[in-house]
Amino acid sequence: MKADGMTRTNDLERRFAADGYVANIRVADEATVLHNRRQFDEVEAREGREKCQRGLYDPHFTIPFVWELATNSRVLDAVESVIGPNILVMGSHFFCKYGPTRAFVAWHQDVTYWGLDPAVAVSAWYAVDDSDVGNGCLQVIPGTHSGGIRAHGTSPDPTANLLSINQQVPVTAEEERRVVDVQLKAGEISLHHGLIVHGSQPNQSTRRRCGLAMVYIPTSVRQVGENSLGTRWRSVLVRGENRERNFIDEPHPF
Ligand SMILES: O=C(O)CCC(=O)C(=O)O
Repeated sequence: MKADGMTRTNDLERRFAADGYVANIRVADEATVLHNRRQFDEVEAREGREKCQRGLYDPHFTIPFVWELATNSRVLDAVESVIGPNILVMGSHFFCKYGPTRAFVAWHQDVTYWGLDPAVAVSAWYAVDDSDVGNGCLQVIPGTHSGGIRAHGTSPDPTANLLSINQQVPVTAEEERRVVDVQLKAGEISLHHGLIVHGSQPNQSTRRRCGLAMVYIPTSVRQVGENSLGTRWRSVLVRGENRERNFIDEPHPF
């Protein structure tokens, strides 16, 4: 058993180091998948679709099922295998696309506008709904996490780009050919490196595509600049110890 677990962890770590992402890690059983989806349906009924599409920031502070996911031991085991044992959750964000829609997420790197030093962060993207090519799943360009921070411009389509400041990074034709669709079943996560170039296409189906991105950093990281929203990150220790105290731990919300 232990040997198997060890092999899986090492394999995940190796694939993440090589490609900058890993996919299809199951973190919720069927009952929890349904529970989480119902909870999100309630959020949607309360907040409205427009807000759910791009305006729900840091719901782990206010919505119990999101906090449960952010501290889910399977999520944290996967995160730990790529950033080590001392982990802060730094942010969370619903990305919800209602189809058919023009809304998309332009190619970008996460850490470019996060003001972190070193620029180390990993996002766990939890599929509230099945996420596939038809409804505009997350897409990544493997290996692009190895080239450092890239200069970003802006997207020519600011009303459809779901990113907070309409950022977009240019990609080459060769990179376009290497795009991978990160298709997930509800209840699975993918992990992506803060430097990997990623985005997503419009949802062309009539199905909702709701995902929850949860961002983690090791406690050794410092915030040296503002983030793209012009605020400082509020981070919560979710595993291990915070010896460096570069961030003041926010209390656990629930
Ligand atoms: O959900 C998407 O389509 C994009 C997600 C994303 O950009 C992220 O999680 O950093």
